[in-house]
Amino acid sequence: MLRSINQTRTVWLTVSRHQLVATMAKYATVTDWTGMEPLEQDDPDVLAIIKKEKIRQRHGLELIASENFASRASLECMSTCLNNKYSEGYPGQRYYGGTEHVDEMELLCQRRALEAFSLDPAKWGVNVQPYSGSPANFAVYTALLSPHERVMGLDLPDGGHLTHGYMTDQKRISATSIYFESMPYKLDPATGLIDYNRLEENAKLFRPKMIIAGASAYSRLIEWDRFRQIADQCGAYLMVDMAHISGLVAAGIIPGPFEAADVVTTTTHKTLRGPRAGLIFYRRGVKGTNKAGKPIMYDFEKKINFAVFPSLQGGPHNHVIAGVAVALRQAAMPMFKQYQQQIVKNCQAMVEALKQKGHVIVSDGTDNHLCILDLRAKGIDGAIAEHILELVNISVNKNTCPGDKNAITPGGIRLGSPALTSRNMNEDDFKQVAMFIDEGVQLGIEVKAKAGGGSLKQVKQVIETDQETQAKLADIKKRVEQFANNFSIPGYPDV
Ligand code: DSN
Repeated sequence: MLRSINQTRTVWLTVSRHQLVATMAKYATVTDWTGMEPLEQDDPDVLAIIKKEKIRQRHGLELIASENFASRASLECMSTCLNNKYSEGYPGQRYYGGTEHVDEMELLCQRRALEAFSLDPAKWGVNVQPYSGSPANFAVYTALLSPHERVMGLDLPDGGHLTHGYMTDQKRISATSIYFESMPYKLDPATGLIDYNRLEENAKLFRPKMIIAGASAYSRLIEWDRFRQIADQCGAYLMVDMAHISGLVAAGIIPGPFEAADVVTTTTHKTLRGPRAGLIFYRRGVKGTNKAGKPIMYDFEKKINFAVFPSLQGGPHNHVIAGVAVALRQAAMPMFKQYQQQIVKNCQAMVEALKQKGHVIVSDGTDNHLCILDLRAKGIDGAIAEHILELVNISVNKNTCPGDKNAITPGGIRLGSPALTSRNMNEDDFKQVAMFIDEGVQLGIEVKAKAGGGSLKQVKQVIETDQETQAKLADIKKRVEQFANNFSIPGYPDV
């Protein structure tokens, strides 16, 4: 006879893997296993890890600029039956039967994507199947470039993304640099702004087939028209990766890239605040006229759709597409504009508070959701700061500053406001967050001095052994937790 679920669970937790197999064989048959057990009963080990992560998110301050809290409605979509459906192909042209409802969902998502960015369906199309931003970018390269054609993207240490062509002197790191020829453009180290003049000069020499605009760690507005001009001078496509700023663009509070770009990619989970996925927008319709006055049409649609499927991906993740559709509807609402405005206000309040404490910010400020805190003048690197802040429940990531050579011990940290804004924090709250960051950095400076001005490894040794440091860390952590606990996290009111 089948044991009760609780009895079975007790057995599972105490037996070895070998015994577990035997236990299951003895007490359960395939027909007994209905798949109806909630996670709590079916796999308490996995649930326990999820709970720990939930608590980490709730008790900490999330300042990683690319992270956010998806809404409960978006999260709900991802645990639905849509997960079970294969649908390789596109709506109306699938390689599987039973796709009528996922067809409807994908078309809804496409429509909402165009609406969220106020795009005319006669002039723009969208592919909503990319699994995330990196696959979306690689699909565009696959669609529009031949192997070894040339691309130019913002260098990773200057704020670009890996997929924009990153390589070092020793190694081609990103597949973009492995399969295509990549030459980066950089920031002007004096201003922390994109060096458009040098990009223009180099583009004339390198003659890329594609210029990639967009960044992962750039706090200023990007001059899309300038990029268009430079691309036109060398006959290059202009692809914009707006992953970080797409929420701000959808809300219309910063200039968007659609007037300038040929193709625009984005993730859906950063400022856009949906599930983890990617979108590719491409121009369609009439591009111009030839000498005989006949229309020339854009030819991106077929190429991009073919690159996503069948060239690179298999079946679309329909449950995620549903969650993206939910997020895109939210992005078209007036409240979303207020939310995005608050993201920028909060980031600016944090920047001002840090500056008042004597900190240096790359480019001296921010126009968007992130800033780069340059710690070089303070004498500690971003890796130590990241570690100390992590120990007091503040999540940030180490980041290079203009001119930095080393990405392992870069000069700064990147701070972003979207996630905490989703927890309803305002400018005053962000001033408090800035005070916590400052305290963490000051403690990092102290600990580094105790470690003899050493490396992160030496700093970790001091933290392990020095009781005064441990007490200071515990004190800051306690206050951070108390503060964070005032703000619930969307999607999980119960934590
Ligand atoms: N890795 C993301 C970021 O943190 O910016 C971009 O994909």
